[in-house]
Amino acid sequence: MTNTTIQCASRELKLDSPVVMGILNVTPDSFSDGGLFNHVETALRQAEKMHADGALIIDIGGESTRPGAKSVSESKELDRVLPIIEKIHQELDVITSIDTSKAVIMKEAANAGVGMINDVMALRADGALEAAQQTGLPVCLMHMKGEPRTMQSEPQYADVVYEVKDFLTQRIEQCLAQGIKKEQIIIDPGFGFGKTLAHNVTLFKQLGAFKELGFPVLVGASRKSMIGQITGKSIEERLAGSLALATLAAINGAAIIRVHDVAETVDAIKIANALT
Ligand code: PT1
Repeated sequence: MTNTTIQCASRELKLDSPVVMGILNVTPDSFSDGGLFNHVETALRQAEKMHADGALIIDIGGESTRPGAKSVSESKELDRVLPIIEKIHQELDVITSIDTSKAVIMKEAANAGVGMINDVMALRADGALEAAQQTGLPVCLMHMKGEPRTMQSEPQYADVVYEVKDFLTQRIEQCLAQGIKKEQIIIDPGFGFGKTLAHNVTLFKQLGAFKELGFPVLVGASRKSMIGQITGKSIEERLAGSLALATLAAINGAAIIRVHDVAETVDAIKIANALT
């Protein structure tokens, strides 16, 4: 493994063995009833459970990036995520990350106590690179071809591993030039973001090539369509497929595994760690 510790604001993240990042969605479809208090309390309880189940990071996102998803306004995204970040920071001793591409959200989330920035745009949005640097927080740089609304319409690559690696290398260089420290960078090939099943499979089999870049690698494939395409199962039936994938990711050197089903994944990774 990487043997690294990443400083996430006031908390340390040890990456000696693979850790689990739990997904906390705060998009409107995840809460349709009740007021703000309800949202915050519900989110806190979910975060509490994921933390108790062994997640070391809680990833909070106010804008869906699933294929076909539309973007949301800055103010809506802020209203959704900020109270939740603040509440979790006050109530739980756990690292939070903010899943956003917007500079303003990064800054406000940092003020509210977030420990990490997770950006599916790899800091390409206006002002994002500067904002991330100003927060002093670690960043996860993810590869995406296109944008969520249209990314799954016939994505093409001459050499998917080379192109994704080259993209990440360039984004790393931009970060370093901006003053973000090497020790604060995490990379992610971006499973399902402008990729066919064949592209996802090739990238997964070549996880080692990403580790070679010398940064911790995050894998996010929980319940994604690549699992549905292989198993023929609907989203609600993808737990076993997700666990198999997480186990393989852990064995192949992923440092952080982003999942919905924390308790089950933590067990799977413990077994992988003990027996490999
Ligand atoms: C991810 C990720 C993310 N995925 C990081 N952040 C999503 N760092 C949100 C499908 O094919 O992999 N890494 N933030 C969720 N996005 C998707 C994409 C969800 C594709 C589903 C699919 O089903």
